[in-house]
Amino acid sequence: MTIITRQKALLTRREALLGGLAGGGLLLSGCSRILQVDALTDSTSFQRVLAVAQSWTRATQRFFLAGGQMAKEYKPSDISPHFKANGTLNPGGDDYERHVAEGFVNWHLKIDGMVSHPLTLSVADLRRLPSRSQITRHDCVEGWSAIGGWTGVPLALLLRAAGVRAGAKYVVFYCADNLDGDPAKGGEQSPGQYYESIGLVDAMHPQTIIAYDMNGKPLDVAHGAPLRLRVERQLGYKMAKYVRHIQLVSDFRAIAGGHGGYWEDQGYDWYAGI
Ligand SMILES: Nc1nc2c(c(=O)[nH]1)N[C@H]1C(S)=C(S)[C@@H](COP(=O)(O)O)O[C@H]1N2
Ligand SMILES: [Mo]
Repeated sequence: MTIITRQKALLTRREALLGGLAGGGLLLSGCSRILQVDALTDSTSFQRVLAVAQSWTRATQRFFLAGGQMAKEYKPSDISPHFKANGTLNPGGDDYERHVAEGFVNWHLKIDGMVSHPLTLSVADLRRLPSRSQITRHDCVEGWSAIGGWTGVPLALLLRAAGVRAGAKYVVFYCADNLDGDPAKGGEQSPGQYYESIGLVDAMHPQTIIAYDMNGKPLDVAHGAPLRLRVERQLGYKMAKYVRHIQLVSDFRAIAGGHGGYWEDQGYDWYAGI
């Protein structure tokens, strides 16, 4: 195939993606067989999020019209030279170590529960989606703060693409680390396994992102590689690191200790507003 045909094919595919979901018939009319193969090897979850991306700025505007408050954002020169890492510094275990060794190419973020379209996205998929960068102050309940720069995908975009079903009230984040045991031994709700949850208003907030970069570099292991939550108007313990599964639920009382998070199960407040 000539370069020109190839470019035309890619353009057509891109237009098809941005114009809506890649409906097979539409996409293939007048195009080459290569296109069909490209379309099939693409992640359908990725296509779905990309298709939604074009209209999602309107969701942000709705947030401001509703009187939503933003957390303060800082200048690059305000970034703390040292950002303390806290809690789990390395999840360890065979599974996580393998992901580290592979550079997280096989790490997938699953979004399911009360959604119309469960999604599975690789870190590469997330990096190709529209992103948001923000420099914010992180406040830990233990009494320390640090300013850091974060880049990631707005959670609102992912949730819009997944289609939150009526009755869903909370977004639960399941992490890869276990604070009192071997993460390989238990499931995501086993004792000691880190998890968190937030309400839909915070989940749809423009500064709530699934971050993959910190201070311009891929997240390191201590700060939650490859993916962590930033929910900027709440305390540090809400910002789940090592996230691999996001679940929409109507109630979290049946999950793990029943209080909506690892620290909440030890008695911390579920709503940790600053
Ligand atoms: N998975 C996981 N997420 C976590 C924790 C943890 O131990 N495990 N600690 C929390 C706490 S108390 C804080 S203050 C922040 C620390 O993030 P940092 O290590 O990037 O400073 O992560 C939060 N998210
Ligand atoms: Mo914390």
